[in-house]
Amino acid sequence: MFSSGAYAPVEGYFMRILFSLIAALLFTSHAVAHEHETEQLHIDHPWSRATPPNAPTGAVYFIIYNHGSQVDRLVSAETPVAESAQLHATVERNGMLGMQHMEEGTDIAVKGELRLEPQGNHLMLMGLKQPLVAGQQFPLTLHFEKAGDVLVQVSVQADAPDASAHKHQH
Ligand SMILES: [Cu+2]
Repeated sequence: MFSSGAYAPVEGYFMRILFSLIAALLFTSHAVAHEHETEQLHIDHPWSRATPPNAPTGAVYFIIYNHGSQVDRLVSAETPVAESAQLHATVERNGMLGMQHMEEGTDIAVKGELRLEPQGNHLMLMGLKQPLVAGQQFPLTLHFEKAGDVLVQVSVQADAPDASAHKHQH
């Protein structure tokens, strides 16, 4: 217990406490449903499904409405909880569902919307640095061509926010 070998787990323990503290500090009053607004864009309830320990990836979902007069483009995103965040399209090839990295990002048409949702397009968190724990939030920066950088808070949930309202879900 007092050997140097015990040091690494202790360090891991402190890191977990540190992450918990950061998560607690980031936990804001609008924990249930929340939204973010820019001049043109309305970003509705960013959320992520809780992950098991040591999961390598996670996914973030939200809906962006463009109520402005210009097409905008979600170019990329980043978060401190993962090595990278990639926009993935879910595509069907020969009856099989697969994921495709949208490296150029994706447009949000005037009066249009971008839906990232389970079984559909999503923001994939690659190289998760910590488990995503239900009830916590983490920061995510979205890079838009026109709106610039928008910082949002992602709510981690055990289940989809309104699963019962989506009859098409499996
Ligand atoms: Cu993916």
